[in-house]
Amino acid sequence: VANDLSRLMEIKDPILVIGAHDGMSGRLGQRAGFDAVWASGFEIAASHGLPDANILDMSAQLTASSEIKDAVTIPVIADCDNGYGNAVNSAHMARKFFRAGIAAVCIEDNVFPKRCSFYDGVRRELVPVEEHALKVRACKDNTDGGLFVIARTEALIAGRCMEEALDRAEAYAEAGADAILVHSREKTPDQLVEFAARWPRATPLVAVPTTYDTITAQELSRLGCRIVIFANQGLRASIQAVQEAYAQLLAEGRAAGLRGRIAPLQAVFELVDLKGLEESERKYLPTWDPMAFPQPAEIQEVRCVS
Ligand code: SPV
Ligand code: MG
Repeated sequence: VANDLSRLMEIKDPILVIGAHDGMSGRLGQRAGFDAVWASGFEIAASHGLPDANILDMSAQLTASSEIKDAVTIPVIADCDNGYGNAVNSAHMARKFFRAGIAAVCIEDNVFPKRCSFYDGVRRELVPVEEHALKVRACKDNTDGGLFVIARTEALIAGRCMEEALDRAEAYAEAGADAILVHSREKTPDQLVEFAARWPRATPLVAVPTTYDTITAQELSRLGCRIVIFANQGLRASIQAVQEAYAQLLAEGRAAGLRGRIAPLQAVFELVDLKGLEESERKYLPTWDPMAFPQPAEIQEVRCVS
């Protein structure tokens, strides 16, 4: 089966991916023009008010990823943390996500439970390279090769040397990974630049430029990063916008001051495909007669007219 992410990579470089945590955030990413959606573990956990540390289980991640998938027509790359356990857990995970129509999964070599790459002051341990390579193989084997598997190494995050990052990535590529994500939490892209320069294989690289935020996707592409993931900017944009709007609402005691700064109701209607609902009603409720069910006057008065 031709994977839709592989197909996209044949015609576009780099693939620009936006992080999401639900149907709406995924759809906003597609509408903006991104090529694919990243079902971000960080965003999904945060949207539950939880830290990104394998506190939510695989089912929660699958539910959120499926919701995103159903809301968009572009490929979804699911962040599957460490495969939720060992290679047997990873095999089960891969089957479930593949059957749900997810184009790609990404698994990282953190131990279970993982800790978000950016948290300071938490324990940080990696599984042995052989163990993670077997997880990669398990994902490929159990989806007839149809699932695009991104293998991610946290070697640099864990303070290991560049040689270890390269060795781990090579082992994961050897095990069948379709792409390699090398994560960095430096403020500059230097680690990525060095890794890419020393990467000896044709296996494409994936970058998540969160902390090293000055390099452009085009520049990353020239280094060999065929997939660039903006993993959490959407969530962070919405947190700040909501905080500002709420503060203003409380300060002013009315909503008028938010006009022009919050999406109009029409924008929400359009994003949830209100037209589709109307068409559905015309098609499947053809005999519906509003006069047959008169509404109480007070309900009619508050009906939305905008
Ligand atoms: C995520 O979005 O959950 C990621 C990317 O794994 S990062 O948060 O940068 O580790
Ligand atoms: Mg993650």
